[in-house]
Amino acid sequence: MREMDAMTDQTRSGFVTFVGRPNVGKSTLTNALVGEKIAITSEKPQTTRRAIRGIVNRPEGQLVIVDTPGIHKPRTLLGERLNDLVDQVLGDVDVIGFCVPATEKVGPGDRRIAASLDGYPRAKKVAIVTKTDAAGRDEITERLLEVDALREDWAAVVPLSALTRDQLEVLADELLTLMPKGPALYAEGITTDESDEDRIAEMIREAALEGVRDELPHSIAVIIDEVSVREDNSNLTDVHAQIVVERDSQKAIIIGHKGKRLRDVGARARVGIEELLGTRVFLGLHVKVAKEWQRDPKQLGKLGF
Ligand SMILES: Nc1nc2c(ncn2[C@@H]2O[C@H](COP(=O)(O)OP(=O)(O)OP(=O)(O)O)[C@@H](O)[C@H]2O)c(=O)[nH]1
Ligand SMILES: [Mg+2]
Repeated sequence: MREMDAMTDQTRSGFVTFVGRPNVGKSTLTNALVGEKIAITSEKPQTTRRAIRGIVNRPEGQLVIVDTPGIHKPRTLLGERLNDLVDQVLGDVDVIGFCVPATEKVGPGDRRIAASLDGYPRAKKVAIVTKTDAAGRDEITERLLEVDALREDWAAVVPLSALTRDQLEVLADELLTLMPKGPALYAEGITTDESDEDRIAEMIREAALEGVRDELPHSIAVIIDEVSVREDNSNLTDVHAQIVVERDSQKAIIIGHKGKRLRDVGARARVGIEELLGTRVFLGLHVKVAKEWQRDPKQLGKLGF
């Protein structure tokens, strides 16, 4: 047997997706396993709006993680489309990692999602109890028992903390052993297939989410107009983007008194963008109102949903 075939024979590779209610820690877990921030996170529910792939390499093989939006009762067309997106991803993966936070009792939403996994018979199922650093030992035990009882076919039940990395490698090992045998699907060194533009848009949205409340987080979207390296050898990249909201009152909040809030958003986002691009960045942000875009099929299409 040639050397490559022998390698392929020994390694495993495949797709795993993390699912669960919004805010349970799926994106934080994805980033911790990949070892790089590829998905934005926030304390507000329904942060993730795309299926974001993150790649994890280990000597035993490769995991392609698909981080998905939290599954919730949709109140807008956007919400419906995000749930549909999760459904599509679930139909394609080798392993489903169902996430429940140690800090909250298992509720009807968790039960509904766990039961719906019947619809994906091809995938192996793993239960993950997240945020163990924020829970007491009794709470963690209680959660493990509750989660264990949700299905009979868990291949494993793993408690972990993405924050402290406690038990992270246990999960990675477990997921790898559940993958089919095969060669790596992505070349080494690649951590995601998200484009720089997509990642920049998300970094700006993450910065804009900080400190806003109520309905506003859901109303924010970001469009990138331009990313271009200046040709004068100044090692500067110009980035122009629009922050889209749904109402004039929201626009005023995002901009803030004398533009202070918008400047802060820009300053926060720029740090991550400069790290990603490896250049200094001039970031021009404009705020635009697209009335009720979450409910408007045409606007949703323009925003890529
Ligand atoms: N203490 C603690 N907090 C965590 C941990 N993982 C995530 N969090 C926090 O939980 C919140 C939600 O995290 P996300 O990773 O954005 O959750 P998500 O499941 O991707 O949320 P959606 O994209 O909205 O579905 C953030 O404030 C995180 O900092 C953890 O291991 N420990
Ligand atoms: Mg997320």
